[in-house]
Amino acid sequence: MVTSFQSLKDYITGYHPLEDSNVTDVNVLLLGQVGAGKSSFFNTINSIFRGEITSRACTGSSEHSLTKTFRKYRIRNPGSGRYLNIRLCDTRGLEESLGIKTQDIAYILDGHIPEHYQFNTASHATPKVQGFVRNPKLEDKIHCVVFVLDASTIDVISEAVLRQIKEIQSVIVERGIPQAVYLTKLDKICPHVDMDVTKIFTSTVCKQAVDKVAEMIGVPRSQVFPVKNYEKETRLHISINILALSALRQTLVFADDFLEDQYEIGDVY
Ligand SMILES: Nc1nc2c(ncn2[C@@H]2O[C@H](COP(=O)(O)OP(=O)(O)O)[C@@H](O)[C@H]2O)c(=O)[nH]1
Ligand SMILES: [Mg+2]
Repeated sequence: MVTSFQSLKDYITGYHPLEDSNVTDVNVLLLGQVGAGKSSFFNTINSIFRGEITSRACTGSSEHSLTKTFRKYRIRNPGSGRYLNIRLCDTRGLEESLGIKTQDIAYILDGHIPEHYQFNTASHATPKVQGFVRNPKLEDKIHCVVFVLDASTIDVISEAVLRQIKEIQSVIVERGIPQAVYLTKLDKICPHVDMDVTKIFTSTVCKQAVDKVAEMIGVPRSQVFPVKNYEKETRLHISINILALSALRQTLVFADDFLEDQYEIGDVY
């Protein structure tokens, strides 16, 4: 297990977006409901590279989204003193009301939205908003979208949120952007996983949750990644690290596929 952790960590540390794409950092957009675990996923990855539990992005429970602005988080690798070539993009959550608008997401995907932009719940962004990137380059765009879903609430996900996810998916598919799902809080639905995270792969309850989400969201099961974020832990656990890094590694592979397609289309120049 140590080797597998180290090799995953090495892969991610050494990762560079597809050569020739002129993109230095890959942009991964995390989308999901408030409380799904988006900020916690960033904190989990950040903790792994820091070598201790950290909480740079605000997490917690709040009725409306804690994250109100568009953020592109970077992860520092203290081992090399450099940043990873990955930006985890966080934004206002998907909510029944007062959530992010699909038009705003389309603008984010296309690279028009500047970092720290504050979403307006009453109206979507327009080219007139301050900092709007008029001619985004490939490096400004989103290269992979990850839906972060809370396994303990998938049975009660509202029709309105599900409808918006479908709406967003059609915008994603139009652009040929790959998508993945991170399924969080499996420890809350399976006591075996709560005791030992490695049980995630053998737990029937978890398997059912993965199947259900894949069907609900309409993605192959191979694109659904079980994740356990750091929340109550006080120290790092190798099995938690492996889950998070495996999900991230596969996301990078998807993003590279997208960059390769763009390159072939000749969008780069
Ligand atoms: N048990 C458990 N709790 C989690 C997990 N991921 C996130 N949480 C908790 O869920 C709450 C909301 O997480 P947060 O990252 O703020 O959600 P966000 O709104 O999507 O950014 C926090 O209290 C986290 O500690 C997980 O995998 N397991
Ligand atoms: Mg958040």
